[in-house]
Amino acid sequence: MTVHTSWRRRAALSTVALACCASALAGLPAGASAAPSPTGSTAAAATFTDDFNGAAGSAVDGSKWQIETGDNVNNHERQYYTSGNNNAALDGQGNLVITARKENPGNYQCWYGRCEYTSARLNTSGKFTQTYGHVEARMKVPRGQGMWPAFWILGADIGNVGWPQSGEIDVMENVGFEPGTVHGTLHGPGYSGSGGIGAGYTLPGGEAFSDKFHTFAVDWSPNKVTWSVDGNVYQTRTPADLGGKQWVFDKPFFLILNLAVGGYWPGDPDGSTSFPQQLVVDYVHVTTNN
Ligand SMILES: [Ca+2]
Repeated sequence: MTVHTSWRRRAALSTVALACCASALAGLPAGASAAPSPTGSTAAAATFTDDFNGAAGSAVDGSKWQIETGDNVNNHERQYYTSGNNNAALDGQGNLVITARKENPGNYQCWYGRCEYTSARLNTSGKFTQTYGHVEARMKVPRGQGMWPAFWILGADIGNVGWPQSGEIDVMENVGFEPGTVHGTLHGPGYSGSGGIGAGYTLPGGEAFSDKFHTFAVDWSPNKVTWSVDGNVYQTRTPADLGGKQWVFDKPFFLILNLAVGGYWPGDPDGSTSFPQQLVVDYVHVTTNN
């Protein structure tokens, strides 16, 4: 993913700096934090948990997520991101469902003219940030040409320093023409966009990620990020991979979930793409490192 042109404005508006982590920690069961593990190290503590339990049709928890609206010319995405529960709603069975539809009931205008699709993009800017830890989501992705689901984190100083100086860690991206592959990527100054540093993970046996739920995670520590799918580590990056460029991942980041439709990387939907399409998210969990 790359960011919206309007991020500077959005970040400026995000002045509701909640005491997120303190309240999240306060909700932990007794003994859940700092309990010694069998190895003698300190157990990880939950810092952000959304299991998406709630009534069918309800919007996401506004204390955890803010909903971004508008289009995204930077990637030439085709969708308009809507507010409320129009394209992001709980299903009543413990999942968040982000739905991409081929419609435009609000007569939304996009960079290319009248928008052809609606979808949703959520982030935790101003509500939850963290430096280092384990960041994980369990999701079932959509399938079809032009689909571009993503779970990623972005440097919280983006409003001040801009992108890509902010840094971006893509925990998981999938583009529709590669149904069996996901990508994990670092973006920063001198290595952004198509120059991002990353790798792909492909399911064995011709399986598609849309066939069932999978877990996507990064383990992030000083000078190291490791990506995994269903617990299978497929990539580790350190400053040694940057060829002398700046490592910008030692500061707070916030979370983003979105389902883009079309764009430079996935290409646009075609006659083979059915709508609606869904990104189904069972949970997003963030913990501290052990
Ligand atoms: Ca759930």
